[in-house]
Amino acid sequence: MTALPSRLYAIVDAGQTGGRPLPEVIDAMLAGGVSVLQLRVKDGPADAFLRMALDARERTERAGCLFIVNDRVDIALAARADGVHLGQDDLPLEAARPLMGERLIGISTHSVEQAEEAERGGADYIGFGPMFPTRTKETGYASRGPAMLRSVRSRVRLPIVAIGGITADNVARTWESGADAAAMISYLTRGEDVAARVKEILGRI
Ligand code: TZP
Ligand code: MG
Repeated sequence: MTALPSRLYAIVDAGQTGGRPLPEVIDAMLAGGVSVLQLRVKDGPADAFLRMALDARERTERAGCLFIVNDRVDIALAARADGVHLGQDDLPLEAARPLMGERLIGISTHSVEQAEEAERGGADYIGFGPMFPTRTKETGYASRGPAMLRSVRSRVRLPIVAIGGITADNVARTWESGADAAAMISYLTRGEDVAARVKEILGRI
């Protein structure tokens, strides 16, 4: 795995901070030791997303943490992010690549076929999921589970980031089933102490 420096791919969701200010959650994740952080903003205008992204860029840069923006190539570029993460309905990979240049592009996939297509198209890594039941996103897909992750692992060489319902209890199963990294949203912010949750996961690597 070259594109991603850690087996934990932390996602901070602006709509799921547990009532804390977003910058506080980001700082706590960084204090816990994350080295890849994605900013996910599903609601609100582009200018607010950009402000959050610029602030997150500053914090991640200071910490030497890779910074990825979810969904939006324009905001990733405007915020000088290291990369963008695109879903199947976002800007297509072939349109995003000329804009992003050497910066990272991750593609969400839900099947072996989508994973192979992302690899052929020149993605830097793929997300794969939902691994387990999740309440964070109405994905429209049944849980993929470790067996399907293994099939994807056997068919693509790209780094795989497993996502969906991952907690301290099942994270090792994702790594053992071929994921290079595990993405987590709700597990990291559900408790009182975000930095402690990050350290807990990093301690299991
Ligand atoms: N894509 C597939 S599942 C999911 C996304 C964005 C949500 C993951 O969130 P959580 O809280 O880690 O289950
Ligand atoms: Mg998306």
